[in-house]
Amino acid sequence: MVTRGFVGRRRAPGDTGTRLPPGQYLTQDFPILQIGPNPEVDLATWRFTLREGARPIKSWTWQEFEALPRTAWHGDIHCVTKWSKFDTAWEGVSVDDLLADAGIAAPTDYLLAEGYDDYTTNLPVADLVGGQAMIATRYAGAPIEPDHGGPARLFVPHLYFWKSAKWLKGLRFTRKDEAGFWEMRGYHMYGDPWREQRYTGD
Ligand SMILES: Nc1nc2c(c(=O)[nH]1)N[C@H]1C(S)=C(S)[C@@H](COP(=O)(O)O)O[C@H]1N2
Ligand SMILES: [Mo]
Repeated sequence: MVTRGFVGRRRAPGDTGTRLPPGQYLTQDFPILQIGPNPEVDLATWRFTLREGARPIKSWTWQEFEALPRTAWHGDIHCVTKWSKFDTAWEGVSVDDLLADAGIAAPTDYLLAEGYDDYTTNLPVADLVGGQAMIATRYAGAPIEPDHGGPARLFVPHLYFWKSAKWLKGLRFTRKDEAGFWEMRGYHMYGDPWREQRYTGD
């Protein structure tokens, strides 16, 4: 039960000013944003695949994926629609550990993250390695709910949250920086919340 007293003690932390990127406001709830309905994702047939262009490099079943080394992350997330949420806790497999398990170094400098709903978003590989990103499977100590991209979503907290593709199906390495779904529709190619890179030209 959430009592009035408990709610009353919840307030923005004292360092909100330094933790909130320009133009953002702090929210306590967790908004759900996506281009369509949740795709059906069955763990029995779930696959996560690394590709270079059309060529598959390696695929993992859910069981194989769950056996990979685990990473935890705690911190703040920022959505281009201007909400930020502090102190979120995620667990999953870092992109570093994934590449190590595949036995490869990234073959190109860019990739497209692809969702089971055919959503795509582009990222520089340099922003995903070095402990900066993971394929998250748990949020706040429980499996990620379908509404937030479960069973597995990309998680790149230093960029606006549209870069964190939900229902992740794979990562496709590309020779050039190719625009994804929102980037083709006017969103910024990179999306740094601290430089307020919301739209093309920001
Ligand atoms: N597969 C997929 N991933 C997606 C989206 C989507 O439509 N499909 N929307 C993006 C957008 S615009 C945002 S702001 C975040 C929202 O994540 P949330 O619903 O967990 O808050 O997911 C991103 N990842
Ligand atoms: Mo978004």
